[in-house]
Amino acid sequence: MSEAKVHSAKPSANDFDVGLQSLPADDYVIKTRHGTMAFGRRTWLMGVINVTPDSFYDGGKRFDPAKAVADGIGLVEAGADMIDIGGESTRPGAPPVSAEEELQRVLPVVQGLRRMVKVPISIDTYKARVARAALTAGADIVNDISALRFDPEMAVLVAAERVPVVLMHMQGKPQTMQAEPRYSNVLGEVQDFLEAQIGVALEAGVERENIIVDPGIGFGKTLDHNLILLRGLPALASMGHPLLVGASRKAFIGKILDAKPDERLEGSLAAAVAAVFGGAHIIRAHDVKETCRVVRVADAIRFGMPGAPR
Ligand code: 9MG
Repeated sequence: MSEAKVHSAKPSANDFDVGLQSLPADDYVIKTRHGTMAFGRRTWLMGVINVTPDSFYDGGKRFDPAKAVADGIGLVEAGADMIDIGGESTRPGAPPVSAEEELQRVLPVVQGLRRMVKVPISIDTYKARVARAALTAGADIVNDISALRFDPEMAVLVAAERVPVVLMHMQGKPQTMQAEPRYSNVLGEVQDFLEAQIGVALEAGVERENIIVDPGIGFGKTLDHNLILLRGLPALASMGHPLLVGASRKAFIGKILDAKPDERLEGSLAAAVAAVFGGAHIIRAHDVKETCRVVRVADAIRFGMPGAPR
């Protein structure tokens, strides 16, 4: 059977009416160790702290732990509902780092921020050892760009610790993922992958309420793949799990606008609005102040003003 046939029952992005009335707004609640995340009335904002010397956007400006903690506090003051801390760059072609190195980078930042902010903290890692130490240091959520595939201990850890986990789609590995991404139906294949990894998580004992899904914009995708996924978000938002979308400053925006990473603010904001109207529950962003203001207006259009009848 051809690949196209395998996915013929799956919707494609064009099957969705993305008119405002058709948007899903499911009321999910995720309980973390440091607060409850209630979705369905507004979009949550995940601010990014990269503690790496080679991050594609901030070029390692936040490698100093004290500076990273101060930046994290600034992101919360600017409107971040949660903070994502990562110690290994996921930029296409970036080299992997050892667990030791990653721990040295992220642990002081997790510990420092935990003392200073009340919002949930996610640890961006695919290594169970790093995730375990970060959870002990005060992180609440595991953001696994491999969706539990790269480290067999990760599913066991997340289940045992009873913490929320982000399952993100990626074709290939960060080192090679942009070499020649190929799909016959990118939306259907991403959805199939996420369903399969939800199955892996459930099988390991992760609670269904603790699973967040993510199409992995820019992870093994061409410009067209990313656009189809952003257009098809309503399908992913209807999978029965909160949906996280991260498009901030990614290369596809640079391709459309012919813009370097630090020139992609407007494009990132446009993608954030598309994500809100596509049904995303969480938006991952570098430019928190600007994204927060844009999302507040998009949310008011989508959901009405807080407290107003819907
Ligand atoms: C770490 N990281 C970089 N981009 C990301 C994205 O789009 N989603 C998630 N979950 N993590 C990301």
